[in-house]
Amino acid sequence: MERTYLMVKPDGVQRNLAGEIISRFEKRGFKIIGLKMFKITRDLAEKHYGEHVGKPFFEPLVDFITSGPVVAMVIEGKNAISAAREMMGATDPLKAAPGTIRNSFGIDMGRNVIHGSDSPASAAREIGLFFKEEELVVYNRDLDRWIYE
Ligand code: DAT
Ligand code: MG
Repeated sequence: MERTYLMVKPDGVQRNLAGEIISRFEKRGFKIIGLKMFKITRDLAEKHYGEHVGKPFFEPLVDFITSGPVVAMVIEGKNAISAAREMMGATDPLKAAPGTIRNSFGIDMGRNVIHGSDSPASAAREIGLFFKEEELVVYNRDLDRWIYE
């Protein structure tokens, strides 16, 4: 089982899409093991998007991600990282496959509604950046036998 970090960005929260987006991951069968709302500080945003320092969109991106509350979650499941990225769709919503979250809810690249870790290394890093170990809830779900064979 794999864990990944997902975050409804400030545009998604302002547009009342948090519930709908959480729901897609629930319905798919992923287990939510961490969930919270908060405002990202500038310092944390710069750490989170560290790989993009120096790029022309970096400052607007940090401004945007700190502009309002986000809803962050950690989900667990088989292939969670790549499956979630697939459910999100391409970074540019206009290029995202039909039915994906970014295709369904976005138009502009800088308002693409959701963040998701892109590799095991970034998942571990981002979960550690935004969640304390004790905020991750370990529990069993009886319905797992209806999701996994
Ligand atoms: P992703 O969010 O799909 O992992 P990324 O890590 O390359 O994409 O970039 C982080 C965010 O930065 C992305 O969600 C939107 C913004 N962004 C990326 N490339 C951009 C660009 N060329 N112009 C404007 N914003 C961009
Ligand atoms: Mg990324």
